[in-house]
Amino acid sequence: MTSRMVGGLIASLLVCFTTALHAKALVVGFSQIGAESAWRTAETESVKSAAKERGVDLKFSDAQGKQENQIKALRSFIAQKVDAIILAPVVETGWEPVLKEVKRAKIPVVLLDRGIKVSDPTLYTTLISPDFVNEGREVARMLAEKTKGTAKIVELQGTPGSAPALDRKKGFDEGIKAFPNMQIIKSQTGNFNRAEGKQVMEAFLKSEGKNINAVYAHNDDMALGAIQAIEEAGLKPGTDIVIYSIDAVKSAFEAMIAGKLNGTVECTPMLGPKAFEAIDRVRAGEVLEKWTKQEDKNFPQEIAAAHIASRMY
Ligand code: GYE
Repeated sequence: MTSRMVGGLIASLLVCFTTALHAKALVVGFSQIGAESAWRTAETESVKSAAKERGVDLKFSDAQGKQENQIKALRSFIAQKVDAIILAPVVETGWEPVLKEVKRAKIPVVLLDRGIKVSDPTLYTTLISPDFVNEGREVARMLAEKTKGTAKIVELQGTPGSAPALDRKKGFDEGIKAFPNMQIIKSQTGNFNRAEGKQVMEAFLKSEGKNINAVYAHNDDMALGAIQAIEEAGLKPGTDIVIYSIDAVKSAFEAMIAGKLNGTVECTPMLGPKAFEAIDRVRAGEVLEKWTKQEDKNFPQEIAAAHIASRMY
């Protein structure tokens, strides 16, 4: 055999080998909401890196915050004959028709971080998420403790119609019920992003002024926006107006250490490995619990410095 023939043989063996590898790689479609918050960017990274580690061929689609884009992505995943779909649904309703198409194509769906409302529970395999109602209750508890049960609160809500916005509101409302002197005086969406959080807080400060002594933001990004608005209005965030939020991103820890944020509730975005584990189990024929619940953790300002170094996102 000449060296050219040996070279040719090696090359064709390599082609066979990589084709075999490719034939075996699991193909997963991931329909992500967008990049509205630091939390979501961390989740995207978690899914992408878990896919890489496992040799999964990930088809990633960013919906720029629009449900219609997510629906289109799901249809394109069907056309591409993916083995499974990970869906982080922007809102709770409106998924039945497209999920029926996915079911007909026999593609299992794992819901990531947000739930949906469907009449047929077999339209998805499991929801991997924290308990948003509990998170709202936890914030109410921390705020009640800090203010001794007396607060005029403005609320920055998450994306309208999304599970975390609806449930975080519900839990918080429930939590402050026991305190007659805690009232929400204004409530509006800031769509889970910093710029809108700031704008809405500016409007609240204009209309309510010094009447406001507490902010409840459904996520850290909006709280960070509110902090800026409060500072620009010449007030001291964390002191003149106490602020609580949810997510526990690194910049929230920095704000707590600087005395500008009073507490946050962790809800981890590091869900990639869990999503692929769920897919493996479903493909192995297991029936999963409808809710793979993730635990929350509270971080009042006082313990922020002790934890910042170990934050992963
Ligand atoms: O709190 C927020 C994000 O669905 C749990 O969405 C998630 C929420 C998270 O944009 O920052």
